[in-house]
This record gives sequence, C-alpha cells and structure tokens, in this order.
Amino acid sequence: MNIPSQIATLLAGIALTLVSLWYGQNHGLLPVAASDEAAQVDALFNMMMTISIGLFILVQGIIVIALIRYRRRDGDETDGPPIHGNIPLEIVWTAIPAVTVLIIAVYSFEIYNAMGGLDPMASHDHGTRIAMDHQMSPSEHNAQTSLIAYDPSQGDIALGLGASPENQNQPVPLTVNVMGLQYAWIFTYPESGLTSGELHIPVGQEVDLKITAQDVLHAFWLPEFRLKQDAIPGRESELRFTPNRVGQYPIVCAELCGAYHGAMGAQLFVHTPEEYQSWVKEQQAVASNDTLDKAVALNSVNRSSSEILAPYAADMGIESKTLEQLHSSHSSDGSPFSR
Ligand SMILES: [Cu+2]
Repeated sequence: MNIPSQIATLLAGIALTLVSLWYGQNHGLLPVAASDEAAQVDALFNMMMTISIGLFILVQGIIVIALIRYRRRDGDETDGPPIHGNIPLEIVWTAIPAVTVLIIAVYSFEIYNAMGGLDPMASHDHGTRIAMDHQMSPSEHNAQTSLIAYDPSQGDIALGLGASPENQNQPVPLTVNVMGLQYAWIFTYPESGLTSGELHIPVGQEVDLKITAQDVLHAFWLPEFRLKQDAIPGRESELRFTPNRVGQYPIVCAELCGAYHGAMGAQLFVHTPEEYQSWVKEQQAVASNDTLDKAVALNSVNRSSSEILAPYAADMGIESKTLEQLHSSHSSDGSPFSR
C-alpha cells in the first residue's frame, strides 16, 4: 500500500491538531480553580499548552522520522546533497511563530485587562498613606525608606489587579489588609477590626486585598485562584477577585525572602456567607477575651492599681482623676495597692 505523500501529510496534520487540542484541555497540570478569574487564566494557559504540545510533537516527530528515514545505509560512503538554505521555508518558519506570539500577547493582554490589571486603585492616591499606616518605630521607618529609596511621589503607580472593567463602579463588599513579614502573613479586617493569621472570606462576593510587606519583598500567591502579587515594603498593591468555591486553600510566599521562605505560608478559608459571619463573631469574641486576659495578666506585674483599673474605669465612665484620688488615699494608709 502506498499513500500519496500529500495525503499522508494532511492526515498527520489532522492527527497532530486533534492530539494537541485534546491534550490542551486534558493536561491535568492545574489545581482546582476556585475564583471567577481562574477560568480566564486557565483558558490562556490551555491555549498556550495546545500550541506548545503541537509544536513539540511536530518538531520531535520530524526529527525522529528524519533519523530513521535518512539514516546511513550499510556500504553508503557518499556525501549528502549540498543544501544551502531555502528562503520560502525560512520565511514560513519565522512568520508562523511571530504570528503565534503576537496572538498570545494580545490575548493575554485582553485577559489581564478583563481581570482588572490595568486599573488597580487608579482613582486613589494611596502611596503616601501606606508609610503612615505601618506600625513602625521612626528608626525602623527611616531604615526601611532609605533601604528601598521609597519615593512618595511615585505612590500612584498601579500595582496588581484592581476593578475589572465591568466592576469599575461597584463598591467592594470586603477589604482585607495583607501584611507579609519574615516569615508569616498577617490579615487585618478594617471593617470588623480583626487580626488573623488566616485569611477568611465569604464565597461569591468580591474581595479586595491590600497587600504590603513589613521587611523585605514577598509575593502573595494563591495557586487555586491563579493570582499572584508582589508584597513590597512601603508600597501597597491590590488583588481584587471573587472566590467561587467553598474550601480551604494554601497561601504561598513566592518570593525568596530569607532563610525560612519555604515555611512562609498560611491558609485561605472560603466560607458560605453565614459561616463567614459566625467566624467574624467568634473572632470578635475571642479578641475581646484577649483584652480581658491581658488586663488580668498585667495585674501580677508591678503596676499601680490606678493603671490596672484605668481601662475598666473608662468603661464605667469614671475619670482618671477620681481614680488617682482613690489611689493616693489608699497609699497613705499603707494599703497593698500602693507602689
Ligand atoms: Cu516571604
């Protein structure tokens, strides 16, 4: 049987296309997709995978076929034919990759824009604010600013993912501040005043993470959400996204940040809205207990009774002057409360 070479090439081309298309959708390389944004990133990844696997099979296939078909036969001592380039072929194999790369570039830019990459915090002047927000001592602050040559005038350079074009005028339901430091992530919830080592968010509604770092560069990476953003000392970057799948996911630091970089991780919990509300309540209760514990613990340290009582007095509407008077009257008769 002898198939004409054009038909053989055509059949091989069809098979190659089908295999590439199938593999591009079934490579199984990505973890579960847990955000609305993930589908777009995955579509881009799958397209690049399809093209790559097609090119890989094409190039490797031609090499294998050539190795077998044009091998040196026994007793063949002649030279190969003297071939000096082929202009049409060279134009084709330059043009095809050029067009392919251009298509990928336009497509990825399109996705970046759809995810809000072109508009993070565009309407805010946040650059100077951030340096004040950090709870740093003045010396720490000076050391850090000189270290990174922080220029407040560059504060509005947009970093990260902001509002997507269709969410441009929508308020974000939940904002969480994210602080990276050697070697942990700390999450603070400005609305409920909570601080946590875990990130808890409700499913199905947009979240806006304001990310920064305390010491060195870190990178906030959520593999299941297909999101990654640098955490930069003295600068704020943004990640705005919508989780769409309840569960627990890893948060990874993706920037070599020191000796224990590999251990720098946290957990992200996506809850149903009811679960999320009860988590907030629970944390608020724990937080207020903490304050009580601290006050009780301070009791044993050498502090004056008025200092210990001050927070409670304030709660009860007693002025500190009244407390001082009580204190001095006790001291005079040598009570155990005296310093
Ligand atoms: Cu880190």
